[in-house]
Amino acid sequence: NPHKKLGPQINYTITGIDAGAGIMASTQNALKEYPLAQNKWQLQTSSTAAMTSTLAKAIKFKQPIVVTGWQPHWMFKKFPLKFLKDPKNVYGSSEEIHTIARKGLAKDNPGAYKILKQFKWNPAEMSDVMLQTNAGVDPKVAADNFIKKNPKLYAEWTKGAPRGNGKPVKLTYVAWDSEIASTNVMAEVLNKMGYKATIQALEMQPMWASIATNAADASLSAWLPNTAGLYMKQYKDKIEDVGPNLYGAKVGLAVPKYMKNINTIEDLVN
Ligand code: PBE
Repeated sequence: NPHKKLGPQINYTITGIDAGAGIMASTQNALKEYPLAQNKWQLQTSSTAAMTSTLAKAIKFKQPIVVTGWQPHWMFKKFPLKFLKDPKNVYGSSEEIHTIARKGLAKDNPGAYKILKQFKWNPAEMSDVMLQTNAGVDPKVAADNFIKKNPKLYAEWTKGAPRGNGKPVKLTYVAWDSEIASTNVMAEVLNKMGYKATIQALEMQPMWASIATNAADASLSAWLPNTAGLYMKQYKDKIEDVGPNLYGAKVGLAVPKYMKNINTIEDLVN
């Protein structure tokens, strides 16, 4: 019933993901700013997998739901979703995904550093890999498929870089679908170039710490300026920001398109 208030229908609950994610911290800010918390709204912690499965069920029965949403992600391909407008700009207008490296990597392993620096792709390309893994393809195989299909990108990423001769490169990442995709692609690119890449999934805090303490070489998982902004602030003198590997990412609250009366975050409290 579109004339019934939304809050009571969904227990004033925004369905979120893992507690450590930047989108969860941003949503806590949104709860204060709009002000949703004062109006009984709360953010439920879960995981990406639990959130997308709750979302799938709601959509199947055309029920209302509000989720933490971001792009690139296959949820926007599989479900009819729209971002809620964010007039207070709590989530920032647009995000970039950056590659970060330990200080000294450029000197110790200039070849791998060059490849990391030259690695850039767009949301459609990243989504290609994510959709494969979402359909059950092993991430390493999906990465390989992508590289085979995109020889021009591979050539750009590796242009002028020397062969690795077995030099190790340790990549850390946070196991979000987007970073599972980018990290596996990077590892496959490095391996094809003769480096010996290993990848390790960590929570967000230890991922940043791994680069800052030289325990790992690089990570492709830094959503900036907003989503991981606090980590960048904390670690900026201890890491190197290699630069964006993807432009045009976006973070916010999302609802199914059939929720016609809900178009901005302010509509949740009205
Ligand atoms: N995400 C996906 C992450 C970054 C990648 C938006 C869920 C977050 O920290 O919120």
